[in-house]
Amino acid sequence: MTVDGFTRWPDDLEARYKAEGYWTDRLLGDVLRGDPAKTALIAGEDRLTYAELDSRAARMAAGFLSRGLRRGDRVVVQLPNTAGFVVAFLALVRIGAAPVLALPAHRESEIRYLCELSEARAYICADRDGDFDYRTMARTLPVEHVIVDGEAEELTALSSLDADPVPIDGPAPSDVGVFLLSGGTTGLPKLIPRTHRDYVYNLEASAEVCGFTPSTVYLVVLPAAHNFALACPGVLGVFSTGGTVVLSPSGSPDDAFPLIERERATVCAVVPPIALLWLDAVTWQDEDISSLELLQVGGAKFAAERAAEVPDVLGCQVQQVFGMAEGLLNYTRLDDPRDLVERTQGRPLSPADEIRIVDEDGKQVSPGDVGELLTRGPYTLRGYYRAPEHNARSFTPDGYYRTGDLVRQLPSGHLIVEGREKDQINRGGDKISAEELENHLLAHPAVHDAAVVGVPDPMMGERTCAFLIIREDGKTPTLPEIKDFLRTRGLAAYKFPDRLETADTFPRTPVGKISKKALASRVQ
Ligand code: OOB
Repeated sequence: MTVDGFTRWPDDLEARYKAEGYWTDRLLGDVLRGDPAKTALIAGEDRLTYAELDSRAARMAAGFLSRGLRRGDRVVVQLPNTAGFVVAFLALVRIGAAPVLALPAHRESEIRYLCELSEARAYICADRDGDFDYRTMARTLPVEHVIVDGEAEELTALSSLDADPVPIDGPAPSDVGVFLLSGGTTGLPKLIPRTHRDYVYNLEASAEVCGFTPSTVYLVVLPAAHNFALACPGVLGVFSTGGTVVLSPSGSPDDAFPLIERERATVCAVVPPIALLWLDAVTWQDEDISSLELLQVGGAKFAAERAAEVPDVLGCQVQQVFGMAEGLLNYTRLDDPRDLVERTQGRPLSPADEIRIVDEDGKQVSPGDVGELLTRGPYTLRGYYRAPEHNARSFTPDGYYRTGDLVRQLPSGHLIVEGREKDQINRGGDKISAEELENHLLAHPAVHDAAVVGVPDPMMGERTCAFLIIREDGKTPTLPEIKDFLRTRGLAAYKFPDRLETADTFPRTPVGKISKKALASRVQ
């Protein structure tokens, strides 16, 4: 059943998830469960205890209410790894206004669309990111409130949202608590509604599987707004178990290693390119990173050979994580045999996760064979937000989400990711929808047709290659020219092609679609 763009779980599953204890009444705003005097958050110069973080969130929540924000509103949040992000997130979920979590790298093309699609009432951003001024963009957005963490100029300063705490008529556990962004396979990104109860289960169950305790010191190097760093178990999983979160501005060893040494960090979640960088960096960095106990690696496939090196080179355990903002999470377990930890991308988090591996006709493959992974469960979405046509394709009639990932399953239940069916590039964990980039390229005056493919890359896994057919009267643009063009269109830079090729025609499949496989083989 879909109400206001949000598709609920059917009644029988709702009853089951409640009866079996997956869904509780706990809310995202109540995840701060550490000792009040203990350090909850370290971010730059900020060091906040649980009591201080709780009080800041309560005061900001009152500030949001005083500006007229209410339960059921949407607020686009685009903040880097700062205390402001954490406090704003907690404050919004407490009043039941759902944050729409954009990444700092997004630009006007993505942000304007997110504001429109979600009918956001407010947009919260930093003042700048290097040369880029978020405020200039923010002034043109269709929102009532622009709130800036930093130098706000004439706009509202995040720090001014500070009022004495008031009783809050909070959200229901079945309300949408937060909207995550999908990696996307279509022209425009999709929004993933995550309810309080499904996301609380997601983060609590993850914290348990990953052995988080009050002694956990979790270093955040990925954007905290990404599901992996936020709730798998991430920042929220740490808070729910009473540990300490340390925010790093990036995954560069120059930023991360000194923080590991200084704060004695025990856990960190990274994408494969960062893991590879760290494996090299230990030879030239001289910080003591011996406090590290667990390195979670996910977002893209991590090669078995590299995973095998982690314990010796970095002195910690490795865990593979195959997850998606849509829901399903697979983790290798801390007590899994080494072989499974190195060779597989883990097994489903929950006993209630249902998975099917199917062939092109939707028929279940034989055990051990490769097929597309379909899934449903207590924390996997039943529909993208306000996207009925896309949902008709992305879900089976019985509510399984079609992941577009090709996997095979071992008798132990562990999955090995073998490839992808979706028209997406996975650039070191960053997802790029081929169609979205193609549409931007097609807007270039010299471009007659465009097709985007991933090409293998030792560091990133894949890089983005754009094939262009140039108009007869057109001049072939250079790669820097294309990047400038995409920048003026307000596209996030991680979606820019790494490589440009021209073609006279595109190879076609028997049904007349562009054969991306044949195209990719031209550049390998
Ligand atoms: C994570 O989430 P998203 O939403 O950015 O991307 C999901 C997609 C998956 O469908 C799959 O194609 C790919 O990313 N992926 C992996 C992978 N982890 C994700 N492919 C191969 N091996 C892996 N280990 O990327 C995400 C969300 C939560 C936790 C971890 C990652």
